[in-house]
Amino acid sequence: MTKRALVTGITGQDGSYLADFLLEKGYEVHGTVRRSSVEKFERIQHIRDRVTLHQMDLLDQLSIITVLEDVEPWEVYNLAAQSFVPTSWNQPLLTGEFTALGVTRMLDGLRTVNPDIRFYQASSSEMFGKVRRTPQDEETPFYPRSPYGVAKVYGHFITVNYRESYDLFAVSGILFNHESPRRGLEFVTRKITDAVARIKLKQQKVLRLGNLDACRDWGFAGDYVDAMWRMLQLEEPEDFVIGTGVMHSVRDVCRVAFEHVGLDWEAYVMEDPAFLRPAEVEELCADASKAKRLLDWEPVVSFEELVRMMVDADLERHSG
Ligand code: NAP
Ligand code: G4F
Repeated sequence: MTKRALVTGITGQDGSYLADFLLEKGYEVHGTVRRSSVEKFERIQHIRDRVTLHQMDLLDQLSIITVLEDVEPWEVYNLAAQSFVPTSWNQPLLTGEFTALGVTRMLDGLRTVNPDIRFYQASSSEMFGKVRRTPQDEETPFYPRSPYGVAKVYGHFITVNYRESYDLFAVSGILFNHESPRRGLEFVTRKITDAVARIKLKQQKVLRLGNLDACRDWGFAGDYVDAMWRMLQLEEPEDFVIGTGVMHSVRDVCRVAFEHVGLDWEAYVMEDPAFLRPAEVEELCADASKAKRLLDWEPVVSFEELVRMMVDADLERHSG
């Protein structure tokens, strides 16, 4: 029998890779989109005729229930959120509504319509924030450093709570930063690779960045959606940390990206306080040994391969 999945946030980076992955697995794929005066479906343009889209907003309970009733999914992947950390200081309440309370709306909808639906919640390494220990695993305490991180902690624990209260198959994937050529242009990796391409093509002169010393555990989004799917295939629901276990600085991203086009990053990058955050997460690094053990999951694409893949994609885009 064909399995049916519903992906909230299908127009986002992860939603588009997950849709590709599930179609490849033979799923019937449904996705939710927000009403907008212009359609922003670039990331799913190549599969537009193979997925069914439904209008839904995380702020609107009726729209959630209606979609769940119409689609009758086996699996729900809740990827929709306000996902950009700096915006969460400018719009803390909206971030809380989308990224925190939106999860409760999804879980309540699912509980009402069909409690047998399997549910994946997109939790984040931002929850570790001011890290209590390194590397971080499923037992590491949370200390979020932004309204976004705080909202994700709520989303994480409400998922745990509904699992324990109502016996739902609801899991959280605590994913570390993952990037791709489909990453939003405001996130640091893509901001860098896009600028490198434009500088190489003489369309831009300098690149202004914030904290060059911040370290992240960066992986490839295409590898990480596989882990999401594996979590929903388990016998029992459990939460997992997903990452590479290797940490690099923003400076390293610059070096690898500029080197790939034969340029010296120090000649083009300028530090600009406008991009510093009110509270910074200095470093994040995953211990994903539980995922390797129970999901048989490991990342495939290395940091260097990822950065070069993104630079190549941006070069091609800007050359056209
Ligand atoms: P993204 O590219 O920003 O995509 C977010 C998606 O959510 C978009 O499709 C967006 O729709 C949708 N959305 C936003 N607000 C909504 C609302 N009120 N109602 C319905 N849909 C809404 O994010 P991503 O990188 O794919 O990340 C996917 C999820 O994983 C997010 O929850 C993010 O917080 C989490 N996460 C990401 C990472 C990472 O490194 N990428 C790591 C850990 C966790 P529009 O197209 O209409 O804006
Ligand atoms: O690329 P970023 O904006 O990602 P951030 O804040 O780590 O959040 C991403 O990963 C989370 C998982 O840990 C997700 F939950 C979240 O949704 C999102 O996908 O920034 C990475 C680092 C930060 O330390 C930031 O201060 O890069 C530093 N940075 C330095 N200059 C910059 C810049 N970040 C951005 N966006 N722009 C800069 O110019």
